[in-house]
Formats: sequence, structure tokens, C-alpha cells
Amino acid sequence: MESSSSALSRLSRFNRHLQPPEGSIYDKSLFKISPEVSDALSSGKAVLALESTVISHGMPYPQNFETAKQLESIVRENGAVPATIAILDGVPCIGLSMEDLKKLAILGSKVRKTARRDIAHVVAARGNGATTVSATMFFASKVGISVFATGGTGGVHRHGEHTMDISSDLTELGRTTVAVISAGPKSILDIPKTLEYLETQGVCVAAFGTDEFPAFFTEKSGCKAPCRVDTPEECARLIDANAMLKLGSGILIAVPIPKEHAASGIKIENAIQQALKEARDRNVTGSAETPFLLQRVNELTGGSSLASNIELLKNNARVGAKIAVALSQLRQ
Ligand code: PSU
Ligand code: MN
Repeated sequence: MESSSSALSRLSRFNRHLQPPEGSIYDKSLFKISPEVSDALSSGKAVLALESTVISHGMPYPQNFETAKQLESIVRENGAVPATIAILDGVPCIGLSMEDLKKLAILGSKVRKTARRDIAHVVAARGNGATTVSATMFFASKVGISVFATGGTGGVHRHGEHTMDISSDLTELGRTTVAVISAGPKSILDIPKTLEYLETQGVCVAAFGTDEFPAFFTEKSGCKAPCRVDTPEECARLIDANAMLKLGSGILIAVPIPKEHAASGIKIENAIQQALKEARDRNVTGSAETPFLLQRVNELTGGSSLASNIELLKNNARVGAKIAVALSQLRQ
């Protein structure tokens, strides 16, 4: 009998010959793809998508601009082409210039935080939009980018069973074939419920090099990860199998923050509790809640959470680039 791996590689060859990648049947005139990203995509070179809400709403200026530049160089040093995604003057841009990155960083939260539901309005109003994980995944998949690195993903908010505040990142993972490399959801969220919701959405969730699902600032969440992957090559095979089987859903690869940069769990948890209380007292809800909590946690930890945040972003960019390279080698 044929082994399952050879059946999969046969299926993979079959699909590659008969099916154009999803991006190629989409009207490319709707986007501005930078020449570097466009060349890389057409020659099958590794490309790694990066989001822009982390720049505009996730960190203060100038650390956000410095980090955005550093992430792009880390991606290049590891052999992939970075494609930071944002909507500028109504045009979804895949791959930003230094001037664009700086503009987003300086404008900060004046730029519209753009999740999937906001995309049409930002484009129609010719506005500037910083894309969240959901919107970045959407654009990445439309142009044929399979791997995307970020810091943290959204999730089910604490008390989400009452507020119904469940990030559209989770439903996007359920319906868009992109692998998201993140350090896991922050513990401002309800992590066990987030994992349950991802299961409902049919999302493959894997932890990188560990059995435990990480929780952004800390390597441990107290929850076991549904699967484990140990190398970029293993991640690439997982991403390829998911695409070839046309499951239609995405993959969340959670990379634990490097030990030396992990913040003290207790310190972070106290800051989170305080920030959550303030958010409730001031009635901060909806899409304003995540940026509010991120900023308050950073203030309350005297900047130490920001330093950890930057380090884990860099680590995810490094791992993400290696995965994108392994995937492009697998697909050659
Ligand atoms: N978590 C972080 N940093 C971030 C975000 C989440 O630790 O910058 C951003 C990401 O862009 C994510 C978005 O997609 O917030 C989720 O927002 P919401 O909870 O409103 O869905
Ligand atoms: Mn929300």
C-alpha cells in the first residue's frame, strides 16, 4: 500500500499543476505590491508577511519605528523578503517603504485599527489603516503569501461569554489559509477559551519546541498545546499539508518567548488585573480594549513589558523567516 507521505506528495504535485494559487485569481490591481515582494512571489522566493497594528497601536513612537525596521532586517538576514501590510490612502499595500513605515509609526493610533470588518470602509474612505492579524491574513492570502509573523494574536477576552468579545483573528484563522507565527495570546485574554474557540474554528494550533501553549510574556499558560512542532522544516510540511488538503483554514504556530526575555509572571499578572479593572471602570470596550490594555500594562510595568514585547517580536520574525524559507524550498 502507498504510504501516506507519498500519497500526500502525489496530491501536492497534482494540486500544484492543476490549481493556480489562490492569489493569482484575485484582481491584483486592487493592491500595491512592492517590486521586491512582487519579484519574490513570482520567483517562489520566501516571503514573510508582517502586520502594522503592532506598529501603530501596539507600541509607542519611536520604539515602534525602530522595531518595525529591525523586524524587516531580521527577516532579510534569515533569507526571506519582508512584506509589511497596511492600507495607505485607501490602497492595500503589500511591502512598505521606510517612509511608509515611519508615517504609520508617527501617526500611531490616529491610523485606523483595521480588522477584517473595517477593510472595505477604510478603502472606500481612502483612509489609512493599520492591519490587525485578521486583515493582514486576508491580504497575505490574496497575494499568495503563506507565512505571517506577529507578536500576539487576539483571542477570547476575559468574560467573553458575557461580552461576546472574541477577536476576529480567531475566525480569520478558521477561514484563511495562512500560518501565523506568534508568541501566543496575551494573558489579558482568556487563554483556555481562546484554545476552545480555535478548535471550534478547525484551526491547527501548534507550539514550537514545547508541549505547552505559550502566553506571550511567559513561556507557560498552563494549557497543553494541541500539537508540537520542533523545526522550521516540520512547520513547512505542516503548512504544505494544510494547503494541499485544501482545508481552507489557517495554522497558529505559537513560539514561546526566549527564556532570557520572559517577564516575571506575577508582575505582569498584577499589571493585567489592574489594567482590566481600569478598562471596566472607564468602560473601554470593543476594538479599543486591546490597545488600551497593552498600553496600560506597559506603563504599569515601567516599560519592562515593552522590552519583552520587542524581543519576542524579533524572535518570531526570525522563526517566521526560517519557516518561510523552508516552505519555499519544499515547494521548489
Ligand atoms: N496583541 C498584542 N499586540 C498587538 C495586538 C494584539 O499583544 O499589537 C493587536 C494585533 O494586531 C491583533 C489585534 O490582531 O491587536 C487584536 O485586536 P482585537 O482584540 O481588538 O481583535
Ligand atoms: Mn474585540
